[in-house]
Amino acid sequence: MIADAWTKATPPGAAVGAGYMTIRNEGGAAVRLLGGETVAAERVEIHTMAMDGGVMSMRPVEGGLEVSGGGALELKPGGMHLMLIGLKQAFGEGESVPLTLVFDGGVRVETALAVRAMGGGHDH
Ligand SMILES: [Cu+2]
Repeated sequence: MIADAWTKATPPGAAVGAGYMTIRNEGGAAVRLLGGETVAAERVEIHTMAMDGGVMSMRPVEGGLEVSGGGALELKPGGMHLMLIGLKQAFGEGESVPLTLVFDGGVRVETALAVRAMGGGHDH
């Protein structure tokens, strides 16, 4: 179950955007988020933020992210997030970006990112 999925409006010509949401696992067994797909970008990566020589930087997560049974995973600015790479068009405020989340076992969950106004938080 996906709650509060959103992204930020992007300026024209932006190459990347970020996706944020809360993923709740209502089953008893752990699931693993492996990535995503969207018609709006060439590919979707899972990123985490880490301190690197005193500078906060992003790096791709290898092997996906586990969501424990009954647990939740929060993707948010300044923390783990989805990175939409190779945007095919700018995201305008008020639009909705379709996104498919891919979990292990071939489970696919359709959602959509609500586009919020630019400014603050996670910049690229
Ligand atoms: Cu990122």
